[in-house]
Amino acid sequence: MRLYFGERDTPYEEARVVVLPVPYDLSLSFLPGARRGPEAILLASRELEPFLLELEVAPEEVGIYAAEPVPWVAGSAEESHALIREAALTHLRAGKFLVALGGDHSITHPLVQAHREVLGAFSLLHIDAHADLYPEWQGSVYSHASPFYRLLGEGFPLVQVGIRAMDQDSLALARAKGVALFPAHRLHREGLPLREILEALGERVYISLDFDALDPSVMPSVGTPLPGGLSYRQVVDLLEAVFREKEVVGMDFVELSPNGQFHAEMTAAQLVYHAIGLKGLQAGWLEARGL
Ligand SMILES: [Mn+2]
Repeated sequence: MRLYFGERDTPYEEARVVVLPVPYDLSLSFLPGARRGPEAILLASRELEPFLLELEVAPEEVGIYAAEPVPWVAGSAEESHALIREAALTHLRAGKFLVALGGDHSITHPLVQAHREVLGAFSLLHIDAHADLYPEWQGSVYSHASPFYRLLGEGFPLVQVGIRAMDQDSLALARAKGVALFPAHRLHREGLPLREILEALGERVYISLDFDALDPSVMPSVGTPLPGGLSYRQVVDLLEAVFREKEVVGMDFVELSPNGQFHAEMTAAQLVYHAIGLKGLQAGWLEARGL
């Protein structure tokens, strides 16, 4: 059964935003469960207040269509990723702005490939506790620890924010490849260096957010929680700055792993909804109603 995002279901033809559930988590290395993330976000989204006070808009007015979940092929990461790419291509070719819900972080690779195929070049804003720059993990290049290694190799400019776990080889790789790295400890000492982050990004940006970028006190429902993370406010401020100054071409929100803590699912849904509102304002689909 297809779920809605929020209370209102917009017919596909009229929707500007397609929320794409990608319940794939076969690459996880620790706690499984991110396959249940998209459904949990969609169910929680029903409880959201449609009007977003901070933006003074109702983001749902952009027209949001939540698509059928992308199926996966048991035992084949490669085939599963091909299905994700094909689903993304279908919606992008129909002119939709895509908001993918994971699933584990490996899904970002086929999603980004699809965006580049349809929309051309852009840079990547990766918000996460983990750098995900391993060449492979547990023998697989399709691992959730590797998508940004692969994307770096494909020439995407990369900006990473909130990082607090990476090994020495990944750090050396990041420095050699010119990754703009904004680790969490620096943000806590100095505050968010928004200007520097914006300057590191190109004019067009794809945003990939792992919910474990948030501190586990805010977001306990992830497969690989790490202390020392970002506050909800810091993430919203970062998104707000990026949407204000850049063209955001697509986004994914990954690694929510529901574990019975409904506030985490609400937090995830609220963040996705806020980001859709920011896109609506950026694209001129919504007009702020004034103070
Ligand atoms: Mn992570």
